[in-house]
Amino acid sequence: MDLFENEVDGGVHEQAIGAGAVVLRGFAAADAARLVAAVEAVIARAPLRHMLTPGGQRMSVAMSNCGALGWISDRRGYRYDAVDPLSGRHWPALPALCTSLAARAARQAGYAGFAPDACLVNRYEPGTRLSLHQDRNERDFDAPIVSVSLGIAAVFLFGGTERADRPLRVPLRHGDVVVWGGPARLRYHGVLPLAAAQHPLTGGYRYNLTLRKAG
Ligand code: MD3
Ligand code: FE
Repeated sequence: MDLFENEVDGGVHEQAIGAGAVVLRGFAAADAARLVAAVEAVIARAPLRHMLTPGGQRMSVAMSNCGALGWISDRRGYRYDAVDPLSGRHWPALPALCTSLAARAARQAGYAGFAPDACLVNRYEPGTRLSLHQDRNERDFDAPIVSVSLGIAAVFLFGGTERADRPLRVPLRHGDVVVWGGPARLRYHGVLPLAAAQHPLTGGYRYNLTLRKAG
């Protein structure tokens, strides 16, 4: 697969890792401390938890949400819901910083007018992995998904349209933002088990935010 690279501004490198997928290296670096603080405020109100897959397996990623809709998984399936099942209350509001960063990143990648209504917060600790999956619980696959990586680095697996397609390995580091749209939107993807490290803003953790138009 070709890897195109293109310097944009202020040290942000734009990298196309496949049709519809654009890595904006360091795009969130200047906002990272405020993003981590926003994540901490969200998880103080909607605590991170290990959801169950429909098959009853405990997910190794700890998850929470903010926004009008949040992604949940339990024995009944995968879906979006306006209410946090732990508290019975609405998810915390989407921080304005997250909404604006996602819209700016999407615009840079060619998706003007991206207005997310959901943000899944994933927290990884050493050993945490995310097996190959597709994101297909959103109503409209024409909208992209914007991901923001914070804290210690991970190896992202970018597969094809079939689960058996051999995935490309892409390192995702603190401050990297990726826009997944168009033909990339339904590709299989996952994260290799996280290696132990320390980051000044997040300690031993990696956070990943995925901003979505779910409803
Ligand atoms: C490619 N999260 O939350 S972000 C997820 O690092 C998820 O926590 C990973 O996969 C993480 O669903 C990967 C990158 C990502 C997110 C959504 C995608 C890549 C994607 C949707 C379609 C294709
Ligand atoms: Fe995903």
